[in-house]
Amino acid sequence: MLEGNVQKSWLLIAIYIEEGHSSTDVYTFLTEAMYEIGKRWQENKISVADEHLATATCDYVLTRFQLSQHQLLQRHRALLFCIEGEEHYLGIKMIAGLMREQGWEVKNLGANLPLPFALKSIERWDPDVVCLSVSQVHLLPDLQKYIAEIENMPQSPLVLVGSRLLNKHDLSASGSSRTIFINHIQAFKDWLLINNKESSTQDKMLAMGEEI
Ligand code: B12
Repeated sequence: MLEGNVQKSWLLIAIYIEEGHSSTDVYTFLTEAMYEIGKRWQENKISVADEHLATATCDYVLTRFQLSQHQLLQRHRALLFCIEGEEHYLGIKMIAGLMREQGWEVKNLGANLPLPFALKSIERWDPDVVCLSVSQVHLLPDLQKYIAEIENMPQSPLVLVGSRLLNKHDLSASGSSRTIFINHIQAFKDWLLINNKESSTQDKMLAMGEEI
C-alpha cells in the first residue's frame, strides 16, 4: 500500500480470500496495516504523502473487495458517518461493507458530517441504526452531542458508536441504553450475526448489543 501499487495490494488480498479468510479477517488485516502505517508516520519513518498514498490504495482495495461480494435481501436500514472534523473514514467504510454483506440497506455519508445534516438525513431516511465513527480524542465531547441529539429524535434509532479510542476511553456514560459502543470489528460482526438471525425489532437488537 505504501508503494501505491493497487494491483499488487489487491492480489495479496485476493490470495488471502482464496485461502479461505473471511471478510472480517480481510478488514482486520487492512486495519492492522493502516495502524502500522500510523506507527511509522509517528516515528517519522514515512511522510504524510506516503500515508495519503497508502490510504488511497487501501480505499481502492476496499472498494474492489466490496464490489466482489454478493448482496443478500435487504431487511434493515443503517445510516453511517464520521462526526464533524473527522476525516478518518476507512473504518466506517469497512463497517458499511460488513452490513451490506449481511443484508442491510446502507447509506454511508462518509467523513466529516455536521450534526444538522446528520439529523436531517435521519429524519428523511428513518434508519433502524445510526453508526458513528470518531478517531480523534479532541472530538469526543462533540460525539456526546451527536448521541444526545440522535437519541432525542422521535425516530429514536439505535445508535452504534465505533472507534479505536474505545480501547482506552470508557464512553459508556455518553449515551443511554439506546447507544451501543463497539471497539472491534469482530465484536461488530458478532452483533450483526445475532441480530440478523434472531431479530427484526429494534428492542431485540438492543438486547443483543448489551450481551456483547
Ligand atoms: C490514514 C490516517 C490519516 C489519513 C486519513 C485518511 C482517511 N481519509 O481516512 C490522513 C492523512 C488524512 C490523516 C489525517 C489526520 N490524522 Co490520521 N491517521 C491515519 C492512520 C495512519 C490510519 C487510520 C485508519 O485508516 N485506520 C484503519 C481503520 C480501518 O481503522 P479505524 O478507523 O480504527 O476503524 C476500525 C475500528 O476502530 C472500528 N470502527 C471504526 N469506526 C467504527 C464505527 C462503528 C459503528 C463500529 C461498530 C466500528 C468502528 O472498526 C474499524 C475496522 O477495524 C491513523 C493511525 C491509527 N493508529 O489509527 C492516524 C491517526 C488516527 N491520525 C491522527 C491524527 C492526529 C491526524 C491529524 C490531526 C494529523 C494532522 N496533524 O493533520 C489529521 C486529522 C484529520 C481529520 N480532520 O480527521 C492520530 C489521532 C490521535 C488521536 N488519538 O486523537 C492517529 C491515531 C495517528 C497517531 N498515532 O497520532 N490521518
